[in-house]
Amino acid sequence: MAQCVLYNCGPSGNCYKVRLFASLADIPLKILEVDLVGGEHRQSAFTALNPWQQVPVLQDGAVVLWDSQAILVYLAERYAEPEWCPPDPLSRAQITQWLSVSANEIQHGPADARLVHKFGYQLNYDQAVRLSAHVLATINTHLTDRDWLALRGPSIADCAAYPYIALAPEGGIDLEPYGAIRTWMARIETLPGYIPVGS
Ligand SMILES: N[C@@H](CCC(=O)N[C@@H](CS)C(=O)NCC(=O)O)C(=O)O
Repeated sequence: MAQCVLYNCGPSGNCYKVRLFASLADIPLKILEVDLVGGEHRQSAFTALNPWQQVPVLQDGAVVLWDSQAILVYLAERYAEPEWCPPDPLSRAQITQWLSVSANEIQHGPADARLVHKFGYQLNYDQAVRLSAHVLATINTHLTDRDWLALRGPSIADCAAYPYIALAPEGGIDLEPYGAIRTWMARIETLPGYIPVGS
């Protein structure tokens, strides 16, 4: 297998989604750091790969993909065991629901709160905190009678949602009230190949 290249930024939860899944599914990645603080993602060499000027980007030979959710789908289909993203219509739709929640509700809730609290972004913090409370309560209820977000076992849905939920405390959001979420997080953290966000 030719090694896929991940254009990465260490503190980015979206990049961590990809590193986490690749590690759990035993897919080797060559990591190239992109200097977001220095503006490397706005330079032409990078915007030729991703005109949205964002990491992560995955390069696999001639294939270039942006968006962490899309990258998870590609890596799962191309290189992982089918359990991570089964091809039957219902499993696929159930996973897609959570990829969508990860890119929308979780991104605009806990991820945006962290951007303000930890990195000083000019976003509406109160709104992100309010949305986070709704998002976390809804996910907590969902997880009270199941072990994994989408399927009976771990899938790319869990890899997409986990990073910015686990990082919520860096946005000033306490996970203490969400017992089912904390149990689910612990379940992910004991999977073979699990890596923490800083790695
Ligand atoms: N929908 C995209 C969002 C990617 C994204 O927001 N990337 C951030 C880092 S986490 C970024 O590159 N930001 C560039 C900037 O802040 O200028 C994904 O899921 O990959």
